[in-house]
Amino acid sequence: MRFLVFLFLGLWAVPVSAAPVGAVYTKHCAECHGAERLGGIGPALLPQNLKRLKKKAATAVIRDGREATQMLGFSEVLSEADVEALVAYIYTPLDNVPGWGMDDIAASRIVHTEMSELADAPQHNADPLNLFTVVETGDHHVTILDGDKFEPLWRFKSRFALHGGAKYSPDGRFVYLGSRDGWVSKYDLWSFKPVAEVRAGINMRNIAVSSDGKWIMAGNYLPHTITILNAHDLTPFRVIEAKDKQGNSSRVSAVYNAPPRKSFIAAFKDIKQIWEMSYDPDAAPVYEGFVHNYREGQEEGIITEPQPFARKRIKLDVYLDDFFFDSEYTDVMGASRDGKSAVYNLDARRKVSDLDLDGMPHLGSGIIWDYGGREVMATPHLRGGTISVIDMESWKTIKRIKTMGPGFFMRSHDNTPYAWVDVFFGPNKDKLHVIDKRTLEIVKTITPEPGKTGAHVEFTRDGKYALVSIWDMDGALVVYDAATLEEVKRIPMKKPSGKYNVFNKITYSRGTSH
Ligand code: DHE
Repeated sequence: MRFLVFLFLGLWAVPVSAAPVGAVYTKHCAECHGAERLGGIGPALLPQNLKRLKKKAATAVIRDGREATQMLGFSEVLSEADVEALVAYIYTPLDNVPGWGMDDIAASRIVHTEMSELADAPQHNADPLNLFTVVETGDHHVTILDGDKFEPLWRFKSRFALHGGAKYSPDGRFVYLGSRDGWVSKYDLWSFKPVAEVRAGINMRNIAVSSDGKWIMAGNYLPHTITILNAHDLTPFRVIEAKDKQGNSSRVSAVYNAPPRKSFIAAFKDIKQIWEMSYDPDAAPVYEGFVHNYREGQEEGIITEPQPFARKRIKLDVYLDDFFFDSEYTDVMGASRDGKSAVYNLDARRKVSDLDLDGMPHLGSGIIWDYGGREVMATPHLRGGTISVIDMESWKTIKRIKTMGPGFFMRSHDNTPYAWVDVFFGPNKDKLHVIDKRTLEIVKTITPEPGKTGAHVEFTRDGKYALVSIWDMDGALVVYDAATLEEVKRIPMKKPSGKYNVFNKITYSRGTSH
């Protein structure tokens, strides 16, 4: 048992511990970061994943918590000596970091239902394109909700700690879910049956589905890889190491599908690059370099990257922790956690503008709408209380809308004049603001349940209703009329987080996440 006493120095109570660091880690950290430091709800804590975090900063994170994550501060329960010991511990290499290659991935695959056994028409009467996939993080379940009647149709146990948006096949029939511990799961929304699962990594970021419906890409924190799966049966197709040409490896920030380009785009936490990987069968070859014959002093031939998924690399001057695309998927707006942000053009393969964004913009949850005859992008900030609205031609910030605290998720729909944003952190976490997209002013502030976090909005396919999560074990989905902004219905759920409308996602609606 851990030995913890409080030394009283005047009015100050200082926790002092004599427990071995392994025991301290097991007691306070293992639940989120994994018993072996390989990650869980929290990221893997290994030296190769902490390259960008100085030891002093790691000490502050353990003591005070990490902004915009679920990491709370431990200064009340851990002594200075414990904190220092933990820092040393997490920067100590593991004797053996498990790999996760093609064979491991293939061996992990579970087939629940053969594709050939699935019904060939929907087995329910709901509109298959107006279903919602709702992730209930409280008890690791998923509810499939009828988006017309707002009634749950199917509830099933998911993998532990799903994270990131649900992704659909292009026809909306199948939903793919990713968990932080690397599982990719496929479900049939016609027959409400699980299809297959596979573990694509040990500690995963997110997944993307190609526009031809043939491929799934998964970006990992551990190992430093990108995994490509056949979407049909989740068999692994290729594992690509996330490395620059100098051999520096990296965690993957995220991977996204870019429909007009028929390619996947990836950004990285530890190398300053974006990669574009095409799945277009007619894609031009990507020349990676020359084979140099040193004895003869000559170039012998050209190396090309293997297609599909040949990597086109774009060099950056910042790390991209978070990024967002314009409607055409030509420009990438990217930001690093330390506040540097810029726009990169995927065709010119260079920076085209800086961005004037401070306070940790959460670009991944940005949305686009028309304002004053051109497109604007709006993003909440994870620090401070602001929504930035950016002109997508000049890349200037045209408005900073003051909010009641840092927001996490933002949503709208082309059929509504309003954009919704939550106040995720701080004393006003129970509030959501409704912004008029025509005036860029907050027109209403809604409190779905006083004292409980209200967050993450998604619209029905026609944009007439907005669904909000009450992020609590004793929580609910609250349905609002998107025009009157009045509550219509409340559906009890266990800490619902994200919800994803099939139609809005497969049409890449400008008001939703992609
Ligand atoms: Fe997320 C999406 C990264 C913390 C809930 N989050 C994403 C995506 C990325 C990301 C890159 C887009 C992936 C996609 O949809 O394909 N999230 C990060 C972080 O870097 C961060 C700040 C730290 C971390 O722990 O990784 C982080 N995220 C959280 C949380 O603490 C949240 C609130 C609770 C949780 O479940 O972990 C959380 N993130 C979500 C949700 C989405 C998401 C619900 C999907 C949003 C959507 O509408 O698509």
